Amino acid sequence: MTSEAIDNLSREDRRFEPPADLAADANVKADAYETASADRLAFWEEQAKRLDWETPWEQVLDWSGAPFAKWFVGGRINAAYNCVDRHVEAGKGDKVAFHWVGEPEDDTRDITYAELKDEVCKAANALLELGVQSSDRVAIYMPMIPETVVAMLACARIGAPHTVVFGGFSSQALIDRIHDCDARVVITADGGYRRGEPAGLKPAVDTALEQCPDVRSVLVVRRTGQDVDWTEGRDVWWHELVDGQSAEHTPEAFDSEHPLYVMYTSGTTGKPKGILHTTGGYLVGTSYTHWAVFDLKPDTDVYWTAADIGWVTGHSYIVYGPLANGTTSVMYEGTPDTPHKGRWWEIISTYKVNILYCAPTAIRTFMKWGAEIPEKYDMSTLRVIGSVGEPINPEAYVWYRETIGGGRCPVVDTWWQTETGQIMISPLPGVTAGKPGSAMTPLPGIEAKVVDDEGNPVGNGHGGYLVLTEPWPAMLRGIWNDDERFKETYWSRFKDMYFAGDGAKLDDDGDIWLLGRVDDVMNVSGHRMSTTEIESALVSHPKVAEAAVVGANDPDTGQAVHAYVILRESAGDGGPEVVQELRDHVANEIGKIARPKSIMVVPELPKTRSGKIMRRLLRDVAENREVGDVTTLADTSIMDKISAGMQDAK
Ligand code: 6R9
Repeated sequence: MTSEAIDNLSREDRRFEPPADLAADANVKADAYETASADRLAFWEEQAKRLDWETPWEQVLDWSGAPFAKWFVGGRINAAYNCVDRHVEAGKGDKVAFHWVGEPEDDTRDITYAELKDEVCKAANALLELGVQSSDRVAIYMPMIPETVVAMLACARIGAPHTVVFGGFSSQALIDRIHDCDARVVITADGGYRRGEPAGLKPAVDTALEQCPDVRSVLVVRRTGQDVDWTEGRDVWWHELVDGQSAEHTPEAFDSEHPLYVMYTSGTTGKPKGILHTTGGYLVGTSYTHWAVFDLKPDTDVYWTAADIGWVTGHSYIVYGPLANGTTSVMYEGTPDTPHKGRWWEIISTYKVNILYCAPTAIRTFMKWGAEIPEKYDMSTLRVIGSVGEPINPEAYVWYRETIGGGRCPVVDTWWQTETGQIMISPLPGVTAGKPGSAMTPLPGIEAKVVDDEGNPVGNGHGGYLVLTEPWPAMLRGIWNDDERFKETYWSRFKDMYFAGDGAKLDDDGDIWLLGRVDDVMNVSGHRMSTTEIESALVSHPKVAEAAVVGANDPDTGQAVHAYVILRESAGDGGPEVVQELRDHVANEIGKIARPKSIMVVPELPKTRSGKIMRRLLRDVAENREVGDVTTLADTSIMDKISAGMQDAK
């Protein structure tokens, strides 16, 4: 991205200082940055002491086989022991690990650490009985229920890497993932609740397994009680196999670099990549960042990541980070509008949640519904609120801070990826004066830069590509079975630097602003522009709740800007005058060059499970093409609605 395009990005001058009491008592103070940069490896070595190692490491980092890292070399550790047993041994067995909230009202369960330990041990014994051995892969295709966490930890306990497939994905997605990592066992449920209705999962597994003859066992949790087809000899009920197992299981320590899980993430082209995470470094990176970024006080805080476990955010900040820290978390099964649009805020007031972590797409949806809904609930217990998954538009940030955070909670805008495993760039709530729209600076122990096309660092006020210049503990160790693709995707664009695939700019203070995926950058009459910038301008208009912008081929300008917007509920239907008003608004905010050629008012936008807008599909619509692969959409009917609206408009 060239500087001319971003000179006018976000003339944002609002600043929010940390609250004085939070700053005084913060887990991490400003000196952490200096300590970490003085000796990065010593810093991470210190953080590794948060965990219980069966055998200590001999070397903090072995980077001699770069870009394949080894962290805490020679150390041996069991992830499940660290997430569960050691808290029970420390006398915290009665502490709640999860306040689980099912989607149907009054369907709740509190699970203590002692209960979680028993469940994990039983499930581990059950997997052993099914013949699962360390290093065998297990696919998990589940709703958001406690058994999902139990299943993941049971796998970790016996050293069998899990691959969690988002419950909203189709049987095709399941087939691809089972084939790629050669899973032999699948853990699933009859179904889960979605918008008040039981939604089946087992049927998709049955369909998928017609093409996966190597899968020998399917362990099925009964969640909804709906009818399921049954394959004798292959399918086993969880309650029949797991419940009767012994609650004793001695955890075995594995090498620090033993694979913990594979998480598939879709690239813009080609088949999904199986991102490999290993054990020791991953636990160090996730537990430290969970404690530092959210200022977690494990003895008193109630923490809630409102995200799906099938997304890396669920792995790192519902399961491994929080449990390694002995946290009490909330886990919620359903959608935010079931049975009413105040469900999240009701949960926060019921459980006295102190820390909330969610995605900008959720925040913009709540903005669309209106502030009067959350304002009905007592959310005075909240003290830190976080955002992840996309750039948070400044307007959404300020709304989140004011309406949800009561004007007192720091917003931590956390940039990271499936590949990074842990949060990389974020404010620290007790240190950083936050700027709406900026993820600010790399965390202590992390080195990130913004570079130009040649890989040279840009100066303040300039834009380019985000790169990570030093290895970090939770980094991916590769792509499952595809070392070449790993090197090619992340390490070939710039020498000795990890290429994240995101555009970014440094503001005049040197703080980082993320500008969206580089594949989404538009080129209009020779000017390179970021989708984020124009989307944020649209969202700053009081009538707009959400916006997606794409560049589509144009005979006159090379590419032209096309926008899709969701209006706030208070804004009416959006006739031609509104469209004109929004086009002018963008021209005023950024410049004439950014004025969208077309703006279409839509009911919904195509999004992935983590709420990321799939601009590629909108580009297909704008360029009048057949819409491409929609298998990773959270709701596959959306594209039909948008394409139909496009036809009507013509
Ligand atoms: C954790 C997660 C990674 C991509 C990443 C970037 C975008 C995530 C962001 C953000 C701006 C933030 N992203 N957090 N962009 N600000 N705070 O989302 O992982 O699903 O692998 O996506 O998400 O584009 O490259 P993943």
